[in-house]
Amino acid sequence: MKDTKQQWFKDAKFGLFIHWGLYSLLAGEYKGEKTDHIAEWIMNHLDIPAEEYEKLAEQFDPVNFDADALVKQARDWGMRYIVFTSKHHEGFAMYHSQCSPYNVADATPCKRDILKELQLACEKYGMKLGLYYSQAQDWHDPDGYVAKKDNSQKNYREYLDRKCLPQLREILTNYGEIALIWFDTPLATTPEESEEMARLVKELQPNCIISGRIGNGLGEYMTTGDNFIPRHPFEGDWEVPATLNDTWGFNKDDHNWKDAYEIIQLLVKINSRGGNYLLNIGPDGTGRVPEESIKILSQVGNYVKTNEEAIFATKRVPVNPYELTWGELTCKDYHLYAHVFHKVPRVEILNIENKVKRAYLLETGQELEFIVGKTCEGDGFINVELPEEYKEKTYYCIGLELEEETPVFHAIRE
Ligand code: FHN
Repeated sequence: MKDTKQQWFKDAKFGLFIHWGLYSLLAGEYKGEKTDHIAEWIMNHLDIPAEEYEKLAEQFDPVNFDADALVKQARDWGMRYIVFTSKHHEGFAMYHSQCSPYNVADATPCKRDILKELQLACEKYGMKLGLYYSQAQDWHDPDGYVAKKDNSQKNYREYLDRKCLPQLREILTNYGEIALIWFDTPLATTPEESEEMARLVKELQPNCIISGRIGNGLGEYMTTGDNFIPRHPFEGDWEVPATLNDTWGFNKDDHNWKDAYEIIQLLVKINSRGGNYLLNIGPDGTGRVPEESIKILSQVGNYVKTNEEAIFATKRVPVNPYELTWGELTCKDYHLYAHVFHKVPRVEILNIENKVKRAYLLETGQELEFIVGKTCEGDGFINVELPEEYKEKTYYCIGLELEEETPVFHAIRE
């Protein structure tokens, strides 16, 4: 069972992923050719030679990037941690690296250390800062791996010693407390190499959590596949990395946005199964966060803030074989929360054996009438009566104070 041993991660439930790099300047198109893949992979998908691609750095001047405003927004969207791409597969460091000049402070006209700006903003707003670092794929370095290519001629050992490990040392030394390191696509990384990275992380920052994608089973929590929500909850700590549209890096042509309602449902579903939701934004080449993302996340933030008692620090709900048609349940110490997403005349929870002390609406605190009873088959149920106006409403949450510490559901009858 995966255990980060970090209470903040278990309680956080909702984080902001930021994919931002040189690919953001291309916005999904290079020399008139559009990529049909995730936008941050454009260098790889359109086979752009490294010598050509690296020239993009000369155009990187993100006049619209405001770390302070972004971190404050993330807090308002209800997020409790941020994971930022310090170096994605393209190989470009979004911080001032001493071991490679291919970085945002040395290779661009802006000369800004983006990671430092984010660190300061996170410290100001009490936001946990995590860093994505592509440890194996590096399409700029001759010895970095490239997915689905023949890597047999690469000297990955040399790459580790020259770039990967020194850069890990930098980001874990020069940017304050790093709450987690988000490794990705380990490819052919051997168990010894993953161990070496993990050792370095812990030597420099013992409390820094190591994500599942360090590879070789060494992660301290389980990272699911992208946008993948397991039907059966995992034991222990886990997280779903997810997109708002169909890309991570900015793509001007991707308008396939999920709406705020869908995102709220996904968040609560993941929380109900015990996981964290790490939801992505892809700022454009100037550092501006797409309007659509801001609109969606602001609406999500309203639900999260109003109902934060039923989201943060919740625990995995024991599996109820009865499927809800109207919403999702979350729970934590002596409380069960019913998140109602569809119109219902009253809230009915079937197949449950708990005793209820009180029921209330989270958004107003109003006490609600309830009945605890048995069906003719002898199964327990709870019915909560709704105020008239709520019978027409959706996206609200009801709290139930229980006599027992956790909800108790029946197993399926044989
Ligand atoms: O290849 C990356 C991709 O660009 C993106 O960063 C996602 C985020 O989970 N991880 C990899 C694919 O799974």
